[in-house]
Amino acid sequence: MTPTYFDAVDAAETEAARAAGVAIDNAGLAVLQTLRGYGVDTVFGIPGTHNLEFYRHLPRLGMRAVTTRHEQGAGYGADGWAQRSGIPGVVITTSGPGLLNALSAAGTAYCESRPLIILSPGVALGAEFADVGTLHETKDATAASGAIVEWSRRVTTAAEAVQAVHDAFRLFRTGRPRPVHIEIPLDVLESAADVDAAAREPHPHPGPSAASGDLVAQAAATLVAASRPVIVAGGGSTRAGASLTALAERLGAPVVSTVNGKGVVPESHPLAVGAELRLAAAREVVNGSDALLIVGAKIGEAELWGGVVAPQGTVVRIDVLASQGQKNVAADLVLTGHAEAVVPQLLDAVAADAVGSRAGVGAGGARQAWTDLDAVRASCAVQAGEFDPVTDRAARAIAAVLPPNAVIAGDSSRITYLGMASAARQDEPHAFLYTPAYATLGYGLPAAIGAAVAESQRGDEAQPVVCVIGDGALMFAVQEFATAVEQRLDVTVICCDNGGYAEIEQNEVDRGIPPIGVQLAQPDWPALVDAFGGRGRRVAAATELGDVVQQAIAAGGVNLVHVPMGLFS
Ligand SMILES: Cc1ncc(C[n+]2csc(CCOP(=O)(O)OP(=O)(O)O)c2C)c(N)n1
Ligand SMILES: [Mg+2]
Repeated sequence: MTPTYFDAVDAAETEAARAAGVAIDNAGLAVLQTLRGYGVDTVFGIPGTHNLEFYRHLPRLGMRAVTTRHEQGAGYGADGWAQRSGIPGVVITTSGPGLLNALSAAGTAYCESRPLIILSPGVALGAEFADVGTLHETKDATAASGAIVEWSRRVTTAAEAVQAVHDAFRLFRTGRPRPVHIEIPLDVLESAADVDAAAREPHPHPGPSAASGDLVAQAAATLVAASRPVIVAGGGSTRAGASLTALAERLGAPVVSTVNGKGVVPESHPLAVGAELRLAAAREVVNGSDALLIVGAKIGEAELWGGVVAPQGTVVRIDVLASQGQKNVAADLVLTGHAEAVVPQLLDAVAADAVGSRAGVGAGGARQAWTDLDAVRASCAVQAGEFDPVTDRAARAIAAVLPPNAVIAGDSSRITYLGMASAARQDEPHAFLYTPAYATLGYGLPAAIGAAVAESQRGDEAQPVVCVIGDGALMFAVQEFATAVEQRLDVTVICCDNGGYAEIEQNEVDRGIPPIGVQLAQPDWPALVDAFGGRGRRVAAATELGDVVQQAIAAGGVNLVHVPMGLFS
């Protein structure tokens, strides 16, 4: 007979569980079995007194527990893991403070449209608002998280908890991916689960939804008739890369991506401008279009750095939510559906020979762009350097020595958003791990850790993971070096040290405020990482950077390369 989960529960565990007053086939097991069915084999979190009836089951279900050293890191680890594995991330926190610590990561997932499930225990049924001094007692934890996530559900039975997991995956597959929180009251978590095996099976995958054929035909006609078509590819387009590239080629349309869409059309492609919407040279291409196709992008203020996207011609948008169709940029036509379904529809409708003779046919049958994109890319490179030449030089030096398939995590540091976003040209989506709108300091290192966990699970296909980060940001999550060492990961952190919060110091100067609270004491960075059991290296001259970074990556394990930014001034 095939052994069951319960064959692995021995008498001692059964006795201990009975003494503790908990059932083993409890709500924790039902929820984790359901998650396992959806492919989740790794969870991020911190065990605590109240959430152990999740942790009990992880080994027997073959699920890896990554203990971060703060729950915010668990949220960002889950984000990095999800982006590299393609499976939604799961965080387990304890009640009260553990949950609250994870909420900045939840806010990020909401703002950046990323799937995330937070599981937490909560006070027992009937003890809501008791205010009696129980461990981790919080006034209203569900309301706190509900203010941040897509939905926060305090369930009352194991069956409701399992249903919440199914509903979360339905949201991730059919709607805009965003975080959810499932709170299971302690007594429910520990009691026998009222859920049969069939209910714990994953629900069938609803395929991506297509747009109305009439609207697709209208959009195709507009794009075919245009003489200056342009595509903006956002984070919602990352599953449509191949068809979006083919569509760009058929139209001879330059592609500008958002930072979350970076690499969806390979950045080595002749039609790819890059993730450069913050730069005027890229926006001129977009605003000069006579037909603009925006795929899965909100084009918010954080993407534009004060610039404006106001195209003169027709605007067609593709978005999974109709309510996003007019966001920030007005559209003439909104095609509602998943990009991975709608872009192929559009590609079919734009027949290969339908586009007029405005552009020649280049290598592989691809049409050339209607404007000189080499000149546009060159202008972008100049403009990227104008903001902060030192950061730009350092970023270009780093990008030049990274392996071409490196996964690059970053943070709310100049070296990321002014530097690597432009300097690194990437040929796949979800390889630039960042939070362009929420911009939480403390994202980069745990996101790199989550990505490295996912890469370690891909065997021969594993790609190198580097985190290129500022000194200020790294200090927000420095304890996660312990996690990286403990998980035996390969991850190289390049710490770009400009002596503090350079961006904020500049903001102060711009307002006539003297530098206050921004010039910061630095630790001995290499020694700090050595103390965690990693290996720290110092770059002493700009000319050494390449060798030191490459040695670190080749050595494997957990590495830090300390780059004093003065070397590039
Ligand atoms: C959680 C959080 N707190 C505060 C800020 C405000 N903030 C934005 S950038 C920045 C400085 C970051 O320093 P560093 O990573 O060294 O980058 P630098 O500006 O020096 O390039 C600060 C404090 C933030 N983005 N997130
Ligand atoms: Mg700094």
